[in-house]
Amino acid sequence: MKKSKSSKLDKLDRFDMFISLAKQRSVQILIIIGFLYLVLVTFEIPFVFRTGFSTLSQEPLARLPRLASEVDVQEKEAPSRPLNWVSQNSPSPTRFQYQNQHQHQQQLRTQSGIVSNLSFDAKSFYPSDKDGSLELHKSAKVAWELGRKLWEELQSGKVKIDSTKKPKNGSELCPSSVSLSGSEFLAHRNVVVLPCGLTLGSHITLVGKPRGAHAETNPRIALIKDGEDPVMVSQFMMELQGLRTVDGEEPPRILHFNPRLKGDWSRKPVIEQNTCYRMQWGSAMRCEGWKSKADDETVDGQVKCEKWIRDDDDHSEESKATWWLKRLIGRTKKVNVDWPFPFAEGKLFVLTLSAGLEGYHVNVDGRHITSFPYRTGYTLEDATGLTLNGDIDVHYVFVASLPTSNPSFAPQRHLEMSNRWKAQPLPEQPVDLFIGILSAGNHFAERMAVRKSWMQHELVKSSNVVARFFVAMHARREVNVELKKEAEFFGDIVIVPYMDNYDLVVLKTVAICEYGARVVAAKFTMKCDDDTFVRVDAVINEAKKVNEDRSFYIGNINYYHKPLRSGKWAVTYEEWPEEAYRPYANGPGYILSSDIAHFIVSEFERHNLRLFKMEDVSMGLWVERFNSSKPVDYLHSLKFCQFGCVEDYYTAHYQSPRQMMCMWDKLQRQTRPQCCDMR
Ligand SMILES: *[C@@H]1O[C@H](CO)[C@@H](O)[C@H](O)[C@H]1NC(C)=O
Ligand SMILES: *[C@@H]1O[C@H](CO)[C@@H](O)[C@H](O)[C@H]1NC(C)=O
Ligand SMILES: CC(=O)N[C@H]1CO[C@H](CO)[C@@H](O)[C@@H]1O
Repeated sequence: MKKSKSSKLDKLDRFDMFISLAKQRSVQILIIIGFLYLVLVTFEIPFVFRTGFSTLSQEPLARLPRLASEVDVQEKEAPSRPLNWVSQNSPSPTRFQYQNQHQHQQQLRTQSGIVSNLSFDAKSFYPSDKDGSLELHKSAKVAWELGRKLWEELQSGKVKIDSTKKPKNGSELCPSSVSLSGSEFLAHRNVVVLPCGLTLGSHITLVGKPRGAHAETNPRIALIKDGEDPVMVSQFMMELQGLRTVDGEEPPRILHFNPRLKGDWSRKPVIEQNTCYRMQWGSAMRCEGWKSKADDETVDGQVKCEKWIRDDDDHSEESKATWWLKRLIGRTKKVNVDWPFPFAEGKLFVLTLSAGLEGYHVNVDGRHITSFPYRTGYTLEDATGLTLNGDIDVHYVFVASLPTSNPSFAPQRHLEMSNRWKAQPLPEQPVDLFIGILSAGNHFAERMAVRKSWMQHELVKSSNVVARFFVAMHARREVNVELKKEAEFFGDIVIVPYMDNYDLVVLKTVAICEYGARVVAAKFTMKCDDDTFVRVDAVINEAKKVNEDRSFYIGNINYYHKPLRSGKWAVTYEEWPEEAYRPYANGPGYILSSDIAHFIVSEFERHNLRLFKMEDVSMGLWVERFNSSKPVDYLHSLKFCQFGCVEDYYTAHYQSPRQMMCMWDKLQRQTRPQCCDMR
């Protein structure tokens, strides 16, 4: 059917320019026919949905949006991190009202400094099997042993040797460009190694040809029922990977660029872009042929998605013909040319990917196609490998404007070692609010942005409010070395000494409760992430609205969420046997009264705390248990914003370091709290 159509179109193409208006009408009729055809095709769509949401899409990318609240948290807590520290300039945190059995511990802790005193004893890791946390406890045991070893190494100073493997005297270590022919590329097993990573202005040129569609048999991509035609798929993946970032596990995908020529569940060609860390995909950016909306943020002034003709049957020739006609007839002065989807089976293309100030830009055959904003935690210098996989024949790859010396990784670039940003010593008296910020070892820029923005609030400066970052050990030793220095300098990092891992974020949450309840004896304990912007005064006001003797749990509360049982983000019945989660506040910002924080720590120490990999869901569970003995006020507010920012927010999430600074600026200058939507 398609064939005959396109041959008609071929004829159209050869129209001579002095065609009569009547003939032009026939072009319009053809367009209408094409439209009807489309409508017919559309009717088949319900059938696609029936076979399952992920029928055609590559499985990891078919994320359901509603999952995001739990997943987001994981996605953001990048993974690896630190050990224990205590801030050096903290005076001994004696708390008169808790001087009973904790007094001794506290003295010990003060001596040890930077490390969380959350006690992981051997027994913690052998829970009863019944609540589904067995696997999590097993991996916590391993992570704990590994982390402890790393921390001890770090304290012995041995690790430093490792970090001096940097380039000697600036000699040129890396080539400024790399080029590979198609066969060389194959011989390198589809990987171009970029030993020094990328830098601002680096660009990659790829000449390739998408292969014809094949019948997809991988059940993860296409579920085929008996008697149905196999699904035809043609897609390829271009990825920037962090080959050397983490030892012994899948490298992070710093950029995943995935054109699906035959479309996926939408049945339209689509380009998906995403990032993936420790097998956790971020939220996909899909370009489906519509130009990004005018109010959507741009990337270096470019739109994220360009428009293309969305019909599957090739209209491009036709549109070029009408375009010429219109010009000749002089009816339209300003004509928009519509281009087809940039990739076609068997058609050679030249793609250029360049690293801009705010994101990656992709041009194909000279036209801008997509721009993907950088995501926090994924750095250009970590992009040490380019891979190409899928239905593509690579003819040539050329990478240029590369950095020639190993950037190692340069936290100095992000950290401003100025006394101005150091944390205040811990006050002697109990504080109103303790804010525990989940962070990851390599999030130097994120932490610095928090220090320079909302941590400058006068309430924090005057020590009514104490804020600390909670970080675990990172897989890269250099990161840990730098982290230790950072913690010693700023005095605002608490190291939870296990090997960081998405599934164990919940341990940091327990450590936050421990610190809030015991170290600073805070009336309220708040948990947030290092990309959360907190309006400290607003948050404290919310907490103070509750009657003093009530227990409370304040945040953006989910009441009826159910675990997803299939797909990439599946929660197994072993992990979570119940049908639904208990009511829980989204992870990027919630507050607890002190009695709940105390309860959590002591239950943890009694090995009575059920642990689940999503820290916010776990918290909901613990608070509910507390509620069975003493009633808890659950206070829900959307101003603890889960997705970005709203006017008059209490907390805003997903804020890049630049946005943090911008929000702080606005807060200083304006009466109404406003958002900063740029990236
Ligand atoms: C710097 O490079 C020169 C030669 O390139 C080498 O002889 C010298 O040892 C290097 N210096 C250091 C400190 O590595
Ligand atoms: C808390 O406990 C009260 C009764 O003690 C109960 O009515 C309420 O539903 C509980 N809240 C939650 C969220 O479980
Ligand atoms: C460093 C420190 O204070 N460690 C203490 C933490 O708490 C346990 C008891 O839970 C003590 O045994 C440790 O000495």
